[in-house]
Parts: sequence; structure tokens; C-alpha cells
Amino acid sequence: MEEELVNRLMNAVVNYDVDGAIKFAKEALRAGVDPIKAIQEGLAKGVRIVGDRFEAGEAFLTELVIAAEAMKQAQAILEPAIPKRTKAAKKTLGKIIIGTVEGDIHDIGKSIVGTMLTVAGFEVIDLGVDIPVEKFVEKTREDKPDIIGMSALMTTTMLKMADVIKTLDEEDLRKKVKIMIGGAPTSREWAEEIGADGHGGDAMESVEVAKKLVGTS
Ligand code: B12
Repeated sequence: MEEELVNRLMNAVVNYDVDGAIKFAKEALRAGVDPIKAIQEGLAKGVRIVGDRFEAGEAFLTELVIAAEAMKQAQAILEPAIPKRTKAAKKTLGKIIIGTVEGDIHDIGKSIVGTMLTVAGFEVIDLGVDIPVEKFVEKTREDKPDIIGMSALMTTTMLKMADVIKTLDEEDLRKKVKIMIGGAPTSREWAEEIGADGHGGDAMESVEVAKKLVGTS
């Protein structure tokens, strides 16, 4: 039952079926399917399949937009069920500011990471997408986070991550905060090259990295 609904969610995204994704998300909740599994193994897997098609020239951008929309709408239904099922720790593990860098509007992966960090017990401030360097710096000064999380999905925009780190350094803020990065084109090597403290390849790994950075694992 659980596997079937997770597969239906994946197929709805793959078939550009927004209504189906919404319907199966509601059904999954009613059937008690783990919402995290539904998002990661259902919806996100579907988006990746459509992404591969797009890369191979077998899908149009409009189709990619619809697949992403199906994912987002179904995710919005599933997300509220997460903290209820996984009793999040009362005491926060730390404060994290997360955002997608300037010039980049991809937010599916960043939002999943934000959700998983919240579930794990972090206080997460999601700045959204297309966040300029100055905004990351300003929020670091104002909110004094333990960690800054930056997402970039394009080889062009990942360069902005280096700018944020450089500017934080110039403003004497770099030593006060840990930095972790993620997004498909990024890697552990890129994190090292730009002087970030950690890289998360997926949501689970990102939580582990964040815990290490605040010294709780
Ligand atoms: C969905 C998608 C879109 C959707 C985005 C919808 C949305 N609201 O996010 C839409 C259709 C809008 C879109 C638009 C565009 N896209 Co697009 N898109 C994708 C696609 C297919 C999937 C991305 C995705 O959501 N993956 C699923 C999630 C779950 O995975 P993820 O993002 O990798 O996140 C995981 C990890 O990376 C990590 N992670 C992510 N963020 C963070 C942050 C932190 C702090 C940490 C620790 C970890 C972490 O954890 C996540 C969860 O597991 C990718 C293909 C790909 N291979 O990535 C192309 C892709 C990224 N897009 C691409 C392009 C070119 C574009 C457009 C320019 C297209 C156009 N011609 O207009 C525009 C960009 C506009 C802009 N300025 O940003 C290219 C980028 C190429 C490049 N230069 O590098 C790609 C690679 C496709 C391709 N091969 O051509 N896109």
C-alpha cells in the first residue's frame, strides 16, 4: 500500500499530472504513509526523472514547470504532517538561515532540506530564492545564525556562494558562522574550494552535516 502510493506520487509528477499529485498526496496522508518517504522517494524522484528527460532533450521546459508545480503542491499537503509524526526535539539544535543564491529560482531541494532540518530540531529561517549576497550578510548580522545554508542549481549561480563567503569575511562575520552548501552542481570539492564548512548531497546528509557543524553528532 505504502509503496504503491509512493509510486503513484512519483508517476503523477512524471506524467505532469498536478491534480493526480494532489489527490495521491491526500490519499497518502489518509493511509498513514510516511510523509518524508512520500516526498523523497515519490515526488523528488519524479522531478529527477523529468529532469533527466529535460537534459536528454526529451521534455520541454513547460513540462518541467508543470512537474515542479505538481511536486510543490503535493509537498505542501504532505509537509504539515511531518512534525506531528516525528516528534521534533523541544530544544533547538541551532539556528539556520537557508536560501537559494542570487540569479537562481530553484527551490525544491532547498525547501526539502529546510523541512528536514526543522524536523531534526533546528530553527530554520528560509529566506527564499534569488537571494543577493548583501541579504545573506545582513541576515547573518541581524539573526546571528549558527549556520548559513546556500543552495544553487546552476553552474553559473554557484559562483555566488563564493561571493557570499568572501563578503562575510570582509565584514568580519565569517568566523562567527558555519556555512554549508548544496544543490546539484555543487560538491564537497567545491565547498572546500570556496571555504565552506560542509556540503550536503541530499536532505539526510544535510541534516548530518548540520549536526556535525553545531557539534551535536
Ligand atoms: C525542477 C527544475 C526547474 C524548475 C524549478 C522549480 C522550483 N520551484 O524549484 C523550473 C522549471 C522553474 C526551472 C527553471 C530553470 N531551469 Co531548471 N531544473 C530543474 C531540475 C529538472 C530539477 C531540480 C530539482 O528540483 N531537483 C530535485 C531536488 C530534490 O534535488 P536538488 O535540487 O538537487 O536538491 C537536493 C540536493 O542537491 C541537496 N540540496 C539542495 N539545496 C541545498 C542546500 C543546502 C544548504 C544543502 C546542505 C543541501 C541542498 O538536497 C536536496 C534534497 O535532496 C534541474 C535538473 C537537475 N539535474 O538538477 C534543472 C536545472 C537545474 N535547470 C536548469 C536550467 C538551465 C533552468 C532555466 C535557466 C531554464 C530556462 N531556460 O529558463 C531556468 C532557471 C531560472 C533561474 N533563474 O533559476 C539547468 C541548469 C544548467 C546549469 N547551467 O547548470 C538544469 C541542470 C537542467 C539542465 N540540465 O539543463 N528548473
